[in-house]
Amino acid sequence: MFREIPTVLMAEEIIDKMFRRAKKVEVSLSRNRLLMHKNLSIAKIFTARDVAVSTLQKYIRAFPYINKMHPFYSSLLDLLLDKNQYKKSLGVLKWATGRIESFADKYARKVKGCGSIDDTVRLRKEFYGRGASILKQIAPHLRFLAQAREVMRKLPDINPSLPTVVIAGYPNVGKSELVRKLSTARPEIASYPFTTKGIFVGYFENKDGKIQFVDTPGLLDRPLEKRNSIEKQAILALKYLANLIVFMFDPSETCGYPIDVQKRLLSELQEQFSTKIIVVDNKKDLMERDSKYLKISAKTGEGIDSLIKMILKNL
Ligand SMILES: Nc1nc2c(ncn2[C@@H]2O[C@H](COP(=O)(O)OP(=O)(O)OP(=O)(O)O)[C@@H](O)[C@H]2O)c(=O)[nH]1
Ligand SMILES: [Mg+2]
Repeated sequence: MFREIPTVLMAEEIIDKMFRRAKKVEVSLSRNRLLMHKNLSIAKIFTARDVAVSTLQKYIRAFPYINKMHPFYSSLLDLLLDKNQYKKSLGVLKWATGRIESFADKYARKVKGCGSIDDTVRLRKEFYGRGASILKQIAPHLRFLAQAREVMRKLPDINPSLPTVVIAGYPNVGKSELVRKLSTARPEIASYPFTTKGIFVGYFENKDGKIQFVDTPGLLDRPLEKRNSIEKQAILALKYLANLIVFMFDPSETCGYPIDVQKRLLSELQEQFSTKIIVVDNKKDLMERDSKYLKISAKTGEGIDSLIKMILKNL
C-alpha cells in the first residue's frame, strides 16, 4: 500500500547533496569575466535550489493525504502515528520549498545586479547559508516523516474492494494457523510464526473469485478504552473491512484462556458489530466440546473444507 514512499533523507544529507551538485556546475568561458562569474553563481544557486525543492516535493507527493485514504487506513494511521504531526510536517515541507524558491530568485537577482566577482561568490554563499538554515529548521519534520514511512511501509496491503473475512478470537486460539490453511496464496503471516502483532492478509482463490482473509491480533475481552494499540487494530479491521467475521473458540483452553471469557468476547463482538459472524470451535484434534458450532482443526486441516463452504455461502 505505502511501499513506494521513498527513503526520507535527513536535513544534513539534503544539504550535502545540494552542495555536491552545485559544485559540479560549470558555465562556458567568456571574455567578460564578471558576466561569466555571474552566470556561474546563478547556475549554482538554481542547481542547489532544484536539488532541495525536488527532494522535498518528492516527499510531499509520496506521502498520501490521510483524509483521502480508505477509513481503515486513516484510522490505523491515527492509531500508529500522530495524525496532526503528519499533516503539519508535510505542510512544513511545502513551506520550505516556497522559501527556498523565493530565496533563490532573490539571490539570483542580486547576483545579476552586483558589481564584482567577489560579490557573486559572496551572494552565492549567502544563498547556500539561507537554504541550509531552512533545511535545518525542518529537520525534526524530516525525522518524523522518516519514522512515519517505517510505520506505513509495514502496513498490510488490503484491498477494501474484495470480499473480506476477518478472523477474530482470543490470543493463541489458532487464527493465524487458520488463515494459513485457508489461503491459497502464501500469507504474509509466515514470517510471524507465534503471535500476531499487526494485521496480516491471506487470499483464497477459486474459479468463482477471490476472498481476502484478514488475520488479526488476538482480542481480549475488555472495554475498548482499555484495549492496547494491537487490539485496536483488530477492532478497526472488524469495523471497516469485514464483510463476514469468523470467530474462533479454543475449547481445549490450551490458548491459556478459559472458555467463559472467550464466550464473553463473542457476545461483545455480536453486540458491537452487525456483521454476520460464523463461529467455529478449533483444535478439534485436541478436544471437542458439545456445541452447535462447526468443529475444525486449523492444524490438521480437518473441517476446513466445510468452513470454506460456509464462508462462500455467507459472503
Ligand atoms: N493442536 C492444535 N494446535 C493448534 C491448532 N490451531 C493452532 N494451534 C496452535 O496454537 C498456537 C497458536 O496458534 P496461532 O495461529 O498463532 O494463534 P493466534 O490466534 O493467531 O494467536 P495470536 O496471533 O497471538 O492472537 C500455535 O502453536 C498453533 O500451532 C489446532 O487446530 N490444533
Ligand atoms: Mg496470530
